[in-house]
Amino acid sequence: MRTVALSTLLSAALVSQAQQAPAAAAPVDATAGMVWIPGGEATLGSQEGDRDAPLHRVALSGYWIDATEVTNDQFAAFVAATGYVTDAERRPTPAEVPGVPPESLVAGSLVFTPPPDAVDLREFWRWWSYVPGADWRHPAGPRSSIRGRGRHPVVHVSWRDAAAYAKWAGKRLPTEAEWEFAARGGLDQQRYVWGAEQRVAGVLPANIWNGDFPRRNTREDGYEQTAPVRAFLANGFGLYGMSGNVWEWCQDWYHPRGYGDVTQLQQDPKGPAQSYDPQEPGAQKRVMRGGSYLCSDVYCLGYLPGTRMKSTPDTSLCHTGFRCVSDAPPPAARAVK
Ligand SMILES: [Ca+2]
Ligand SMILES: [Ca+2]
Repeated sequence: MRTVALSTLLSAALVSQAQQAPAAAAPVDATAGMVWIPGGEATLGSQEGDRDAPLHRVALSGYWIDATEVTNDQFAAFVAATGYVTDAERRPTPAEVPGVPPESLVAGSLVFTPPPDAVDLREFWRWWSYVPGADWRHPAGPRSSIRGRGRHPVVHVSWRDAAAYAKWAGKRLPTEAEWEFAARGGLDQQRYVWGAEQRVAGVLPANIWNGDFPRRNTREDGYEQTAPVRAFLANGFGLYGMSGNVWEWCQDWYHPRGYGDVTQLQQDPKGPAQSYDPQEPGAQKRVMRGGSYLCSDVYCLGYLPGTRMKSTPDTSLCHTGFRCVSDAPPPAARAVK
């Protein structure tokens, strides 16, 4: 998927005002709904996709990770406790987006709409549009809602929104290495999070795009948009949605050479100190992982565990959410207290 121009498309929506979640009590059990990943060594990356994730070795300490993407119900609890307002819900100020006419400064977010006519797959602006009033409660615009979608992943959350939620929950966003290590479920360099073959018993066990992107979705997997977070098979670590459904923000800055010396084992890497995207050098971007319900083999291989995406920290989209990790003590340490 091409984010270069997606960010350009969003220039009027970029909001730089710092935002802090008010203090609020964290959940009682910080590791409820999480899985302990014992850590270890692994080869991460891929030779597919945008080829910006070369194979590299990492060694990770253990960590907890959410078993699923953060749901609308979970995000609603955060908002109810804190009064937090997401980037998509805030009207940009003239100072934040110089040169944009005041009447164009409206809150909103990026929404996918199948184009009516045949398109060139490079013409992403034909299916992405900035929709006033689109936000996490209104995924397709003001007249839409999340009624009945409490267990679907929250979307239209920026990196800053995701980080604010994680802080409130006593957690943090995963590093890119933690995210991919977890996604692979203990398998070594397999193409899919479930193994080497695309289908398991005849079924592709993830919510992606079926059919001809971006105009015709056959809904073979049952979902044209988001699916409930546990709708598809868990991977080897018991984690859901590590392939498709919604993209997930990671802690790391994006840089095509951000893994350092790929011939050397990296212990608990935390990504580069600065972002750089050669496709859009002026923009600072964070990494996103896992692909979404808009991924398909003809357009986006983001649903493969070794591939990556990036976007600016204030961007929100209809197919992007997150999950958290925790540095809480491992299960054994907790048991002997
Ligand atoms: Ca689908
Ligand atoms: Ca996902």
